[in-house]
Amino acid sequence: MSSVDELEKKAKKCRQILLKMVYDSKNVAHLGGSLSAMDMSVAVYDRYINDLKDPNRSRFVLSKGHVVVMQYAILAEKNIISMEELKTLKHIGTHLQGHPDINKIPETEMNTGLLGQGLAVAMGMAYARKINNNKNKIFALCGDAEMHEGQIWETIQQAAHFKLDNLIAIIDNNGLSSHDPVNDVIDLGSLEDKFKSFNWNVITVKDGNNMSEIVEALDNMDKLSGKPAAIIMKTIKGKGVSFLENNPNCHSLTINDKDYEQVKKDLDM
Ligand SMILES: Cc1ncc(C[n+]2csc(CCOP(=O)(O)OP(=O)(O)O)c2C)c(N)n1
Ligand SMILES: [Mg+2]
Repeated sequence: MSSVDELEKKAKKCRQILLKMVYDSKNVAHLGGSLSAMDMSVAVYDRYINDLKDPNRSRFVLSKGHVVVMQYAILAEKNIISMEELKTLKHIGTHLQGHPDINKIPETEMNTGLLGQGLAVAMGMAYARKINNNKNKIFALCGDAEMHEGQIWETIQQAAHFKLDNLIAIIDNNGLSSHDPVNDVIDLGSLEDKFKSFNWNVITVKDGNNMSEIVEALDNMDKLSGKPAAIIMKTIKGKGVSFLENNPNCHSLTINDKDYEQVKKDLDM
Protein backbone atom coordinates (compact mmCIF):
# COMPACT_ATOMS: atom_id res chain seq x y z
CA MET A 1 0.00 0.00 0.00
CA SER A 2 1.39 3.45 -0.91
CA SER A 3 2.11 6.17 1.65
CA VAL A 4 0.19 9.46 1.70
CA ASP A 5 3.19 11.13 0.07
CA GLU A 6 3.32 8.52 -2.72
CA LEU A 7 -0.43 8.81 -3.28
CA GLU A 8 -0.18 12.60 -3.56
CA LYS A 9 2.52 12.19 -6.20
CA LYS A 10 0.41 9.64 -8.08
CA ALA A 11 -2.65 11.93 -8.03
CA LYS A 12 -0.56 14.81 -9.36
CA LYS A 13 0.81 12.60 -12.14
CA CYS A 14 -2.73 11.52 -13.05
CA ARG A 15 -3.84 15.18 -13.18
CA GLN A 16 -0.94 15.91 -15.54
CA ILE A 17 -1.88 12.94 -17.76
CA LEU A 18 -5.54 14.05 -17.72
CA LEU A 19 -4.89 17.64 -18.75
CA LYS A 20 -2.37 16.68 -21.42
CA MET A 21 -4.85 14.16 -22.87
CA VAL A 22 -7.63 16.74 -23.09
CA TYR A 23 -5.32 19.43 -24.52
CA ASP A 24 -3.84 17.05 -27.12
CA SER A 25 -7.25 15.75 -28.18
CA LYS A 26 -8.60 19.27 -28.85
CA ASN A 27 -11.90 17.88 -27.64
CA VAL A 28 -14.43 18.78 -24.97
CA ALA A 29 -14.16 16.72 -21.78
CA HIS A 30 -15.63 16.72 -18.29
CA LEU A 31 -12.74 18.15 -16.36
CA GLY A 32 -14.36 19.69 -13.26
CA GLY A 33 -15.75 16.47 -11.81
CA SER A 34 -12.66 14.54 -12.89
CA LEU A 35 -10.41 16.81 -10.88
CA SER A 36 -12.64 16.86 -7.79
CA ALA A 37 -12.73 13.05 -7.60
CA MET A 38 -9.14 12.35 -8.65
CA ASP A 39 -7.55 12.10 -5.20
CA MET A 40 -10.05 9.60 -3.78
CA SER A 41 -10.13 7.57 -7.00
CA VAL A 42 -6.34 7.27 -7.15
CA ALA A 43 -6.33 6.14 -3.51
CA VAL A 44 -9.04 3.52 -4.09
CA TYR A 45 -7.31 2.07 -7.16
CA ASP A 46 -3.97 2.01 -5.36
CA ARG A 47 -5.28 0.31 -2.26
CA TYR A 48 -7.85 -2.15 -3.61
CA ILE A 49 -7.39 -2.67 -7.35
CA ASN A 50 -3.85 -3.54 -8.25
CA ASP A 51 -4.33 -6.39 -10.70
CA LEU A 52 -6.81 -5.23 -13.34
CA LYS A 53 -6.63 -8.63 -15.05
CA ASP A 54 -7.82 -10.55 -11.97
CA PRO A 55 -11.52 -11.43 -12.54
CA ASN A 56 -12.07 -11.49 -8.76
CA ARG A 57 -10.65 -7.99 -8.26
CA SER A 58 -12.41 -5.21 -6.41
CA ARG A 59 -14.18 -3.05 -8.97
CA PHE A 60 -14.51 0.69 -9.44
CA VAL A 61 -17.77 1.60 -11.19
CA LEU A 62 -17.85 5.13 -12.52
CA SER A 63 -21.50 5.88 -11.85
CA LYS A 64 -20.89 9.49 -12.89
CA GLY A 65 -19.67 8.18 -16.24
CA HIS A 66 -19.17 11.61 -17.76
CA VAL A 67 -15.81 11.86 -15.93
CA VAL A 68 -14.39 8.90 -17.85
CA VAL A 69 -11.28 10.96 -18.66
CA MET A 70 -10.33 10.67 -14.99
CA GLN A 71 -10.53 6.88 -15.26
CA TYR A 72 -8.53 6.93 -18.52
CA ALA A 73 -5.77 8.94 -16.80
CA ILE A 74 -5.62 6.46 -13.91
CA LEU A 75 -5.60 3.47 -16.29
CA ALA A 76 -2.86 5.15 -18.35
CA GLU A 77 -0.77 5.64 -15.22
CA LYS A 78 -1.16 1.86 -14.72
CA ASN A 79 -0.11 1.21 -18.35
CA ILE A 80 -3.52 -0.21 -19.29
CA ILE A 81 -3.95 2.58 -21.86
CA SER A 82 -0.91 3.92 -23.77
CA MET A 83 0.06 7.60 -23.71
CA GLU A 84 -0.12 7.56 -27.52
CA GLU A 85 -3.73 6.34 -27.45
CA LEU A 86 -4.74 9.12 -25.05
CA LYS A 87 -4.22 11.62 -27.87
CA THR A 88 -7.16 10.03 -29.71
CA LEU A 89 -9.71 10.89 -27.01
CA LYS A 90 -13.17 11.08 -28.59
CA HIS A 91 -11.80 10.99 -32.15
CA ILE A 92 -13.75 8.98 -34.73
CA GLY A 93 -12.93 5.26 -34.37
CA THR A 94 -11.03 5.60 -31.08
CA HIS A 95 -11.25 3.24 -28.13
CA LEU A 96 -11.54 6.29 -25.88
CA GLN A 97 -15.20 7.20 -25.95
CA GLY A 98 -16.74 10.12 -24.05
CA HIS A 99 -18.30 7.71 -21.55
CA PRO A 100 -17.04 4.31 -20.34
CA ASP A 101 -17.44 1.54 -22.91
CA ILE A 102 -16.38 -1.93 -21.74
CA ASN A 103 -16.38 -3.18 -25.31
CA LYS A 104 -13.53 -0.76 -26.02
CA ILE A 105 -11.77 -0.55 -22.61
CA PRO A 106 -12.97 -3.51 -20.48
CA GLU A 107 -11.17 -2.18 -17.38
CA THR A 108 -13.69 0.66 -17.13
CA GLU A 109 -15.96 -2.06 -15.62
CA MET A 110 -19.38 -0.84 -16.80
CA ASN A 111 -20.96 1.28 -19.52
CA THR A 112 -22.22 4.33 -17.65
CA GLY A 113 -23.32 7.85 -18.47
CA LEU A 114 -26.98 7.77 -17.56
CA LEU A 115 -26.74 9.06 -14.01
CA GLY A 116 -28.14 6.68 -11.40
CA GLN A 117 -27.49 3.44 -13.26
CA GLY A 118 -23.92 2.82 -12.11
CA LEU A 119 -24.75 2.52 -8.43
CA ALA A 120 -27.67 0.18 -9.24
CA VAL A 121 -25.47 -2.19 -11.26
CA ALA A 122 -22.71 -1.92 -8.64
CA MET A 123 -25.26 -3.16 -6.12
CA GLY A 124 -25.99 -6.16 -8.37
CA MET A 125 -22.26 -6.88 -8.60
CA ALA A 126 -21.97 -6.66 -4.80
CA TYR A 127 -24.92 -9.02 -4.37
CA ALA A 128 -23.38 -11.53 -6.79
CA ARG A 129 -20.13 -11.43 -4.82
CA LYS A 130 -21.97 -12.26 -1.63
CA ILE A 131 -23.48 -15.31 -3.34
CA ASN A 132 -20.09 -16.35 -4.68
CA ASN A 133 -18.30 -15.69 -1.38
CA ASN A 134 -15.92 -13.21 -3.03
CA LYS A 135 -14.59 -10.92 -0.31
CA ASN A 136 -13.47 -8.07 -2.58
CA LYS A 137 -15.37 -4.79 -2.67
CA ILE A 138 -17.43 -2.91 -5.22
CA PHE A 139 -16.94 0.86 -5.29
CA ALA A 140 -19.27 3.24 -7.11
CA LEU A 141 -18.31 6.87 -7.64
CA CYS A 142 -21.38 9.13 -7.76
CA GLY A 143 -21.77 12.85 -8.33
CA ASP A 144 -23.74 14.98 -5.89
CA ALA A 145 -26.20 16.02 -8.60
CA GLU A 146 -26.50 12.32 -9.39
CA MET A 147 -28.22 12.07 -6.00
CA HIS A 148 -31.19 13.77 -7.72
CA GLU A 149 -31.95 10.55 -9.60
CA GLY A 150 -34.78 8.37 -8.28
CA GLN A 151 -32.94 5.16 -9.15
CA ILE A 152 -30.22 6.12 -6.65
CA TRP A 153 -32.67 6.00 -3.76
CA GLU A 154 -34.21 2.70 -4.87
CA THR A 155 -30.70 1.25 -4.89
CA ILE A 156 -29.77 2.70 -1.51
CA GLN A 157 -32.91 1.18 0.00
CA GLN A 158 -32.30 -2.23 -1.55
CA ALA A 159 -28.56 -2.41 -0.74
CA ALA A 160 -29.39 -1.86 2.93
CA HIS A 161 -32.05 -4.58 2.78
CA PHE A 162 -29.46 -7.07 1.47
CA LYS A 163 -26.85 -5.85 4.02
CA LEU A 164 -24.30 -5.41 1.23
CA ASP A 165 -21.31 -4.38 3.31
CA ASN A 166 -19.06 -4.99 0.29
CA LEU A 167 -20.69 -2.05 -1.53
CA ILE A 168 -19.09 1.36 -1.08
CA ALA A 169 -20.74 4.45 -2.58
CA ILE A 170 -18.41 7.42 -2.84
CA ILE A 171 -20.29 10.70 -3.16
CA ASP A 172 -18.29 13.52 -4.72
CA ASN A 173 -19.87 16.48 -2.98
CA ASN A 174 -18.38 19.28 -5.10
CA GLY A 175 -21.56 21.36 -4.80
CA LEU A 176 -22.03 21.85 -8.55
CA SER A 177 -24.15 20.18 -11.21
CA SER A 178 -23.53 20.84 -14.94
CA HIS A 179 -23.61 24.59 -14.29
CA ASP A 180 -25.70 25.42 -11.27
CA PRO A 181 -25.21 24.73 -7.59
CA VAL A 182 -26.66 21.28 -6.84
CA ASN A 183 -28.92 22.58 -4.08
CA ASP A 184 -30.38 25.27 -6.36
CA VAL A 185 -31.53 22.55 -8.76
CA ILE A 186 -33.02 20.36 -5.98
CA ASP A 187 -31.91 20.84 -2.40
CA LEU A 188 -30.31 17.58 -1.18
CA GLY A 189 -30.54 18.47 2.50
CA SER A 190 -28.17 16.37 4.62
CA LEU A 191 -26.85 13.41 2.62
CA GLU A 192 -25.34 12.03 5.83
CA ASP A 193 -28.75 11.97 7.55
CA LYS A 194 -30.42 10.50 4.48
CA PHE A 195 -27.94 7.62 4.09
CA LYS A 196 -28.11 6.91 7.83
CA SER A 197 -31.90 6.84 7.77
CA PHE A 198 -31.69 4.30 4.93
CA ASN A 199 -29.53 2.17 7.29
CA TRP A 200 -26.12 2.74 5.69
CA ASN A 201 -22.83 3.33 7.44
CA VAL A 202 -21.60 6.85 6.67
CA ILE A 203 -18.11 8.27 6.65
CA THR A 204 -17.71 11.99 6.08
CA VAL A 205 -14.53 13.43 4.60
CA LYS A 206 -14.26 17.16 5.29
CA ASP A 207 -11.65 17.70 2.58
CA GLY A 208 -11.91 15.06 -0.12
CA ASN A 209 -8.88 16.52 -1.88
CA ASN A 210 -6.65 15.92 1.14
CA MET A 211 -4.86 12.57 0.87
CA SER A 212 -4.34 12.14 4.64
CA GLU A 213 -8.08 12.52 5.22
CA ILE A 214 -8.84 10.14 2.35
CA VAL A 215 -6.54 7.43 3.74
CA GLU A 216 -8.04 7.85 7.21
CA ALA A 217 -11.54 7.50 5.73
CA LEU A 218 -10.58 4.29 3.90
CA ASP A 219 -8.94 2.90 7.05
CA ASN A 220 -12.18 3.58 8.94
CA MET A 221 -14.32 2.14 6.17
CA ASP A 222 -12.31 -1.10 6.22
CA LYS A 223 -13.28 -1.62 9.87
CA LEU A 224 -17.02 -1.39 9.19
CA SER A 225 -19.30 -4.33 8.43
CA GLY A 226 -22.94 -5.38 8.32
CA LYS A 227 -24.21 -2.50 6.15
CA PRO A 228 -23.25 -0.81 2.89
CA ALA A 229 -21.06 2.25 3.36
CA ALA A 230 -21.25 5.74 1.91
CA ILE A 231 -18.16 7.92 1.86
CA ILE A 232 -19.40 11.48 1.49
CA MET A 233 -16.55 13.78 0.63
CA LYS A 234 -16.54 17.55 0.28
CA THR A 235 -14.42 18.43 -2.72
CA ILE A 236 -13.59 21.32 -5.01
CA LYS A 237 -14.80 20.97 -8.57
CA GLY A 238 -11.83 21.59 -10.88
CA LYS A 239 -9.31 21.00 -8.05
CA GLY A 240 -5.69 21.58 -9.03
CA VAL A 241 -6.16 23.91 -12.01
CA SER A 242 -6.48 27.50 -10.83
CA PHE A 243 -8.96 28.79 -13.41
CA LEU A 244 -11.22 25.73 -13.06
CA GLU A 245 -11.52 25.53 -9.27
CA ASN A 246 -15.13 26.14 -8.15
CA ASN A 247 -15.81 27.66 -11.57
CA PRO A 248 -19.44 26.87 -12.58
CA ASN A 249 -18.20 26.59 -16.18
CA CYS A 250 -15.59 23.91 -15.43
CA HIS A 251 -17.98 20.98 -16.01
CA SER A 252 -17.22 20.31 -19.65
CA LEU A 253 -14.73 22.20 -21.78
CA THR A 254 -11.69 22.19 -24.07
CA ILE A 255 -8.22 23.36 -23.09
CA ASN A 256 -6.77 25.88 -25.57
CA ASP A 257 -3.12 26.93 -25.94
CA LYS A 258 -3.43 29.83 -23.49
CA ASP A 259 -5.24 27.66 -20.92
CA TYR A 260 -2.54 25.01 -21.25
CA GLU A 261 0.21 27.46 -20.36
CA GLN A 262 -1.58 28.08 -17.05
CA VAL A 263 -2.24 24.35 -16.56
CA LYS A 264 1.48 23.63 -16.93
CA LYS A 265 2.28 26.22 -14.26
CA ASP A 266 -0.41 24.91 -11.88
CA LEU A 267 0.59 21.26 -12.26
CA ASP A 268 4.40 21.71 -12.57
CA MET A 269 4.49 20.23 -16.06
C1 LIG B 1 -30.11 10.42 -16.28
C2 LIG B 1 -29.26 11.58 -16.69
N1 LIG B 1 -29.79 12.84 -16.67
C3 LIG B 1 -29.04 13.89 -17.07
C4 LIG B 1 -27.75 13.71 -17.49
C5 LIG B 1 -26.95 14.90 -17.99
N2 LIG B 1 -25.86 15.24 -17.08
C6 LIG B 1 -24.58 14.87 -17.35
S1 LIG B 1 -23.51 15.37 -16.17
C7 LIG B 1 -24.75 16.13 -15.29
C8 LIG B 1 -24.45 16.83 -14.01
C9 LIG B 1 -23.77 15.93 -13.06
O1 LIG B 1 -23.39 16.61 -11.89
P1 LIG B 1 -22.72 15.77 -10.75
O2 LIG B 1 -23.41 14.46 -10.60
O3 LIG B 1 -22.68 16.65 -9.55
O4 LIG B 1 -21.27 15.48 -11.34
P2 LIG B 1 -19.90 16.27 -11.15
O5 LIG B 1 -20.19 17.61 -10.54
O6 LIG B 1 -19.09 15.43 -10.22
O7 LIG B 1 -19.30 16.36 -12.51
C10 LIG B 1 -25.98 15.97 -15.92
C11 LIG B 1 -27.24 16.50 -15.39
C12 LIG B 1 -27.25 12.39 -17.50
N3 LIG B 1 -25.99 12.13 -17.88
N4 LIG B 1 -28.00 11.36 -17.08
MG1 LIG C 1 -21.27 17.82 -8.66
